[in-house]
Amino acid sequence: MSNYTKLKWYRFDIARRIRALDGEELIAELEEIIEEIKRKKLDRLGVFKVQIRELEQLIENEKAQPKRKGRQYDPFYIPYGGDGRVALFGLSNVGKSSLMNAITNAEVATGDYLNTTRQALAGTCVYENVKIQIIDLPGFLDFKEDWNISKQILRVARTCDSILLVIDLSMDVERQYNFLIKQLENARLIKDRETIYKFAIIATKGDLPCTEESFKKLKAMTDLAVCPISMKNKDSLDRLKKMLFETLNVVRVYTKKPKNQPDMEHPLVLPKGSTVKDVALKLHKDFLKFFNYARIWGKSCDFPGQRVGVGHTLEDEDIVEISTSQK
Ligand SMILES: Nc1nc2c(ncn2[C@@H]2O[C@H](COP(=O)(O)OP(=O)(O)OP(=O)(O)O)[C@@H](O)[C@H]2O)c(=O)[nH]1
Ligand SMILES: [Mg+2]
Repeated sequence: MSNYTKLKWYRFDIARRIRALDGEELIAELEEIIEEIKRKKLDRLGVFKVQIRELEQLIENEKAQPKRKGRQYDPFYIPYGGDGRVALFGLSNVGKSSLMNAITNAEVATGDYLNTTRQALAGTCVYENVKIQIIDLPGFLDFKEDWNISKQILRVARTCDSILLVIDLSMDVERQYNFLIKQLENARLIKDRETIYKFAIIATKGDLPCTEESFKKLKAMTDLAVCPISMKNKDSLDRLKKMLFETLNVVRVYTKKPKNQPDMEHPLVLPKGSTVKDVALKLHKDFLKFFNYARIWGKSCDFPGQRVGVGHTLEDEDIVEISTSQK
């Protein structure tokens, strides 16, 4: 393998390691990568010397950042992390934070009173190697309009790939649903009820009495997917994770180097309908320039190892090997 190809794969790995980081975490990871290059004595090669300089520059840039950020703390600002981002959008006390604690690595406060959560909080839910960033938000209060907080909630929701309407089955489901849809319409996040697609409903507290009836009522009211859950039922939480993954509308693509095993733990997560070209672009810009063909294993091909061109559309869990004219 030429030094240049070695660097290409190394850069792919670096990008994967740092894409969800910022601030102190990013600086620490970049320093670790530089150390690693030196430990492996790769810095003897000219191309890696240039790479180290680039990483040092990234550290300098990041060190210059916090002062700017630090001046104005924004309790609703959360850097994008993971392969997709979803917001928990619901009235106060419906169980958003309990849900967050149950399916992510986060530990946030919950309580049987209104307004427990007062800022945006993030956690990561892992579903089959896909990291879904979940944003827990303060709840709306439907009897008292809290304009400032509503505005902030909607601002965060707009940055998400999908919005989950969290509806408490032990309360009036019709009132909750209409209220949430109205908020989304007012904020122009929904323009036409018929064409909504990035939304789904989580129906909570399914263990409480009479909630089955509410669930049927809610299902009859909407075309959106509704996932009933209860903190007391682990299976329902597993089904929810699957639904979160499905609302993201993405495919997982595993890459492999020629003559190597595929990396089955770190898929590239791309929008549904992505092609070999999108994979090449994500790996390295030169992959497209020197592209020969790709070989595919998985649902999108007729037989394992089929050769395809850049326009080939990939399916979930395909394995892709790109062959370039640069060795
Ligand atoms: N029985 C039952 N109670 C639940 C369930 N999920 C949450 N709760 C209770 O509902 C109450 C409110 O839960 P939270 O998770 O704090 O609700 P929230 O939506 O985050 O509330 P805000 O932060 O005020 O918007 C708590 O007392 C929880 O214990 C559930 O599945 N079943
Ligand atoms: Mg909460």
